Amino acid sequence: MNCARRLSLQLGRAALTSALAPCARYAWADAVAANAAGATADDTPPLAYFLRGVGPAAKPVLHLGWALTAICCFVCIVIAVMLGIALFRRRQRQDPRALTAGGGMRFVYVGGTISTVALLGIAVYMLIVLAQVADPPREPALTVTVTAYDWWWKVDYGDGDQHFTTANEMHIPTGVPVLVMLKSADVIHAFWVPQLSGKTQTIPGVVNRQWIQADKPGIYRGQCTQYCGVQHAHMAFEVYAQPQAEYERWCAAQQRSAPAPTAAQAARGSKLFEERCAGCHAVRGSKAAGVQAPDLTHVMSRRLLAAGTLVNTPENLMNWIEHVQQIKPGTLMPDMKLSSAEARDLSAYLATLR
Ligand code: HEC
Ligand SMILES: [Cu+2]
Repeated sequence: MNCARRLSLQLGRAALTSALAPCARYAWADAVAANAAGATADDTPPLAYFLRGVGPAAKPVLHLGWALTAICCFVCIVIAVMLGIALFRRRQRQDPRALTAGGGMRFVYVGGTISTVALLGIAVYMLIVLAQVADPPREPALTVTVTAYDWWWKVDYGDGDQHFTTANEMHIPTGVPVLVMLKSADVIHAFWVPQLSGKTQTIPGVVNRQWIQADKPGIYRGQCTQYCGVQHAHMAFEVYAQPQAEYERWCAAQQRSAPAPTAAQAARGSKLFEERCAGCHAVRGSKAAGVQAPDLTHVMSRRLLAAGTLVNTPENLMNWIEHVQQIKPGTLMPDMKLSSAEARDLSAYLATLR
């Protein structure tokens, strides 16, 4: 590729990236939290998915999107040109040809035929793409269960002793198909990781399936795409695609229960947690076993809080707990009134949940 072309491509990409930037709430480039060692944050904002698909469930859909856009643009241009010609080369009103029966019908036949053939072609192409993405190329290496809640995602891995739960963050090994079983705890939501696959609804009482595969390590943002209530827009999640060994290390770390806190302050915080938070939240290894809210056993290992609403820093975490209803109005966690001593204790305890 010559320099000029490469430069213009880069400029185009930069312009698009900055045009889409307001949609990205976070600095994607420096997004690599310590917990996600190895998985590099995607440098493209979420909406740039139209430029890039990663993996066999996404690419055919991406190409279909491009083809449809190109065809639509082409049709618009052809129509505009013909309209222009008709405007500027109008017949005289008295042209005798206009009066003969069937005059000008040729255009209708030709136009009708072209449109029919084009639409049929598109329909066939769509069916081919549907068939391509219906099933993974080989047996899924891993099955993960994702349950949608108003307004967050629960992710369950493994069963029996191996079982653990996370929220709004899914890790997968790269290069292998992963089967995602989709459930809903309340209303209809839809699971969508645009760079990895198409959309699939989660419907109460039904288990839907979607498979995803990431061929490159990275963090891929997902989003609920079925309007599900006031905080629907703040119902995002992230998929971390990691090399197998790293993925296994993450699993091993997540499987561990939380250790009982040793420091006095954290121990006070733990007691407070059991009194005030355990009705909704669980921390494995403690008495807290609530099921209606994110499992917090390893909350500090997550990059984002509250389904992509905040970056997980100690300040944001405490701010969230005390001012939930300002940050995510309507969400199903009440503002927790804490004295400053209680806040310090709780913060010390939460910091142990790595
Ligand atoms: C009435 C139930 C309820 C109580 C009580 C409650 N929470 Fe929550 N909490 C939730 C729900 C529901 C969410 C998910 C909110 C969302 O993302 O929309 C949540 C989210 C969170 C999150 C973000 C988790 C994540 O992974 O993104 C943290 C941290 C948290 N709560 C801490 C606490 C603490 C600490 C307490 C006690 C002081 C507490 N919560 C009390 C229901 C509750
Ligand atoms: Cu939703």
